Parts: sequence; C-alpha cells; structure tokens
Amino acid sequence: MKLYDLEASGNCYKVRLFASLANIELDIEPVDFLGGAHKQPPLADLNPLGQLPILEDGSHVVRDSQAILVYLAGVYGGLAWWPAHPRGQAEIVQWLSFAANEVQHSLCAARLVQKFGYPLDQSVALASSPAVLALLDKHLERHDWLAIGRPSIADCAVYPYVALAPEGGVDLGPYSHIARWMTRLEALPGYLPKP
Ligand SMILES: N[C@@H](CCC(=O)N[C@@H](CS)C(=O)NCC(=O)O)C(=O)O
Repeated sequence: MKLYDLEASGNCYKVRLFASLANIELDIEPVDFLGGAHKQPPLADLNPLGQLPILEDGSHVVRDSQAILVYLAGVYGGLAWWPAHPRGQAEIVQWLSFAANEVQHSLCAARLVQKFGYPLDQSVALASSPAVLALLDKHLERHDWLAIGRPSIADCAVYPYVALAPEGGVDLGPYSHIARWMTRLEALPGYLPKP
C-alpha cells in the first residue's frame, strides 16, 4: 500500500500517525512537491484536486486525509479505531469535518503562511484560531478522547495541526485540556512524532 507523501504536511502526517498507531504498513513515496509533481500526471490523474496525501491500495485510490483515515481504519484497523455502529461513526466524522474545515482554515492556514509563505491571509487565520482551540479545549475538559471514549481516527485527524500550531504563530499556552490530551496521545504505543 503506497502513500504519496510530503513530510512537512500535517495532512500527510495524519495518515502516517494513524498507520503507525494501528500498526499498518505503508510504503511511503515522497513527492517532489516544490517541483509540482502533485499537479501533473500521474499524480494529478490519481487526485484531480492536485493535493496530497493520496493512498494507493493495489488498484484502489483514496484521496483526502480524512477519507484515507476512514479507509485504513475500516479495512485494516479493526473495530478499535472505526466502530461498526453508525452512532460511533457519526461521532468520529464530526471531528473529521472539524479537522478538514475549522482546523484547516485556522491553525493549518496560519502555519502555511508563516512557515511556507503561502499567499493566504495570516490575520484571518490567526483571528479564527482561538475559537477553534477553545471549542476543542472545552470538549476535552470532559472527555479524554475526541470520540467514542477511546483513541480513534478522530484524534489522528485533529492532533497534527494542533501540535504544529506554534509553527503558525498560534500560542497553545492557554489550553490546558488540549495539552493533557496531546500528552495522552503522545504516550500511545506506536506514536509517531510530528515532523
Ligand atoms: N482536504 C485535503 C487537503 C489536502 C491538502 O491541502 N494538501 C496540501 C498539502 S498539506 C496540498 O497538497 N496542497 C496543494 C494544493 O492545494 O495545491 C486533505 O485533508 O487531504
């Protein structure tokens, strides 16, 4: 199973982190991102959005880090990471959407500007970050894990850009429940340190 990967990408890290925690073997294929390889065939044929990560499992292709987490957990991860019941699945998907929307447009965007010089509005990204972190911190005040009462792909989807947020100029200092959740996640067997 091949992961088309960019080491510095938090979205790719979501997949590498989960695979490491769930002991799923991936063949990591580094992509020449600066050279634009993700925007040209053959990768642009695999993902017409021209984005990473992309997973290739034999002839089956999955794009989008959230979708890849669901695929890997459902096919190879067992019920521990992706429960059979739709209630548990929906609880997890709430957080996958949060990762792809709120987190992507705040913490991730701030890092893209500060670390990689992306032409996004840093002030908008920074202004929206505290509300995202406050919501997360409030949830974690009453829950050890984001969903289903145990570690799941929800945690793997949200953790990377939270852990990387200081690289975007976002201060995690005020969020003590987030800090304790990160410590719990980092203590899991198979934890893969952030890039
Ligand atoms: N929703 C996608 C976003 C993927 C994404 O934005 N990937 C970045 C690397 S972190 C990328 O390939 N950007 C290139 C582009 O959008 O042109 C996911 O979660 O996988």
